[in-house]
Amino acid sequence: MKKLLFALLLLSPALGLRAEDGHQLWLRPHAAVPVTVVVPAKNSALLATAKQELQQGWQGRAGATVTLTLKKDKAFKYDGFRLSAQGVQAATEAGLLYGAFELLRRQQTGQSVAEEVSNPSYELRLLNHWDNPDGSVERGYAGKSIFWRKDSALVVTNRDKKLWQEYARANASIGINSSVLNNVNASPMILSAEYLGRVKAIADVLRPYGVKTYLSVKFSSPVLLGGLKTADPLDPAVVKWWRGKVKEIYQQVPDFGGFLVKASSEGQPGPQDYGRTHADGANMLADVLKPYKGLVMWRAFVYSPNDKDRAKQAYNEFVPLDGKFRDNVIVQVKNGPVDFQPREPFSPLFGALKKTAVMPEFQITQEYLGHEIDLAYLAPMWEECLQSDTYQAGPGSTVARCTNGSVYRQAHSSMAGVSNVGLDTNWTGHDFAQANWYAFGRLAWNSSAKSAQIAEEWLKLTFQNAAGANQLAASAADWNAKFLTPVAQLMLASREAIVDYSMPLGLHHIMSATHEHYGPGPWWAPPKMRADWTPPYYHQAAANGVGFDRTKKGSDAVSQYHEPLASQFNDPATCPDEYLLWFHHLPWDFKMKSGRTLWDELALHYDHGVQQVRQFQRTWDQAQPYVDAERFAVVQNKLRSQSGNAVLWKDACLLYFQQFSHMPIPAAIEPPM
Ligand code: GCW
Repeated sequence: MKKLLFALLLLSPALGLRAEDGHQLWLRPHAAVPVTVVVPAKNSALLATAKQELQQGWQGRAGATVTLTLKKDKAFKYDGFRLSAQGVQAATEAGLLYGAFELLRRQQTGQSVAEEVSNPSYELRLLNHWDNPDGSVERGYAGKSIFWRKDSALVVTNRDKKLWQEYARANASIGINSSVLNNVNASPMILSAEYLGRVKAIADVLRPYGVKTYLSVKFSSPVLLGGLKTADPLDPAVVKWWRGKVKEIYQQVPDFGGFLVKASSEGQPGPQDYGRTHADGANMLADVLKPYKGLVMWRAFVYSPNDKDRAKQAYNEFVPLDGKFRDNVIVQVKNGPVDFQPREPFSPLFGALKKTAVMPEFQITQEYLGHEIDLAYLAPMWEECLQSDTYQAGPGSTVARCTNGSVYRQAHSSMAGVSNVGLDTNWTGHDFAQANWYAFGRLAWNSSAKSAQIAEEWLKLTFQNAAGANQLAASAADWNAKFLTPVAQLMLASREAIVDYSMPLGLHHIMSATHEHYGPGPWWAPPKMRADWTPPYYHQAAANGVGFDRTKKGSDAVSQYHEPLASQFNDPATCPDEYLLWFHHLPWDFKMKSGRTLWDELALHYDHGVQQVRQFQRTWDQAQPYVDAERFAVVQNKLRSQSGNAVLWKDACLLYFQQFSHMPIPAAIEPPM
């Protein structure tokens, strides 16, 4: 039977099963008893959603009343709400919806409801989908796009609508209130009348869940779609074209959110093609969107092949523009200065832009953290970034506080996550990758939330009383001890394990380019390839040592950080081990804080990562009685693959680096195969 189930599961994409037919994410049905929900005397789609959710899920006394009250109160910020024994109060309808979901979450995770106010840290909490109009998803590992498809692309079916509704509901349950529907490497087609028709259909389904629709746009759309000769942002004909297009969009989607733009970046067209700045480009679009209250999210992910240090470029280009952006522009900055690596120090732009709204961009999809194969719980990585102190306005100027409006008065505050959602039956490719979607929403709502608490919450919602589980748990205490605690520990250790077996001690960008960034490739450097796309540019391994010298004597990237960080990072004696080879090129026999040589320390980290994954396998095996057969088997298989791949990383990297170090593999670790 188990085998049959497993075979069916493997076949499911072929059978045409899609996300909405399959897993319920963290929103699993529970038996509900009748509840009378009093809503304000107002007919609204959002409140109807809130009411429906409570009626489906709330397990109060029969006939109990939950009151949803709209009221003004100084205690509320954005869509914040107050919970009490009587129900929910908020200043906005969306706030009442979030409060309703919070009540349900409390109930399902066994937490009490005390009178308390919960306000979101960020005004906008959004997903960026890197989905293309042909249905493919850039860096997507969960199947094709839920929004677009190649064949009969623009016909909207009931099935599409059902799927979008489930997606919107999942977002609403964790406070995500905005979605960018297409890839930042944008096709100009998205702005064609045909595609805008589908955008409208999607927006109509997302709206009752409080999710606003945004689009990524290609800067040269006036040329490619409009037939103009130029896309120069200062050309009146170009401005006119955008004005017409934006009007057309708002006719279809009256509450449209705005544009996300990747411009003059990685070969994408942009204002620099016409000798203009990022501010010229962003402001032009911002002015066109302003009458509709639309926003521009302008990405700062820029670097060029001629740079000596890619990590420095965004800061160099954007800091001189501080103060030059309109107030409806937000500059969107990846968490680290290079590119979503397993570990990077925070981008020095956080806190350095003082007069510009800045928003962090995190990658939920696991481009550099094991795709859909490796189990990587990413909340600890995001928490690490959000809690990093930039010192830009004195101690305590964390990345979170510099971006959520606490340190600088920015007109808009926002946090974006590159989505990991696709058509796979479990939505995210790996069952545990659902936790990253969940955690992103929870951190965007509360930037001080703790990864551990989010993991526990998600595990309870997703696995407790899972239908089909072999219910060995005698009691909640038993379930907590045998499943919750060990599996939460596994999750919390998972990202560090990947850092260890792939890029420890500050190594970065040494993955394989030929396997779409999965697996090791420190040697990869084909002739004529752009140097800044090849791993040797980043690790600089040679007989004299390893690591990128970003000290004052090297590229001087350290000086982009505020003191005391600049000095701390500049000195290998004070630089944290986890960033050592990010900032320093050090001899192989460099003496580490542990007393070991750098070479030995490196080897131990690689080995530790491998041992950790083996431990994860054991933990999961022991969790079997508490998990339904399908999810148990799938995760077990993935861990098995991950374990082999971790060994590959360790062996490949150690044998590669050994050519330069000429030092023996330490006896304490498992020798390369
Ligand atoms: O991480 C890199 C990815 C590209 C991506 C780019 C970006 C959308 O490899 O696939 O393009 O970053 O963030 O723009």
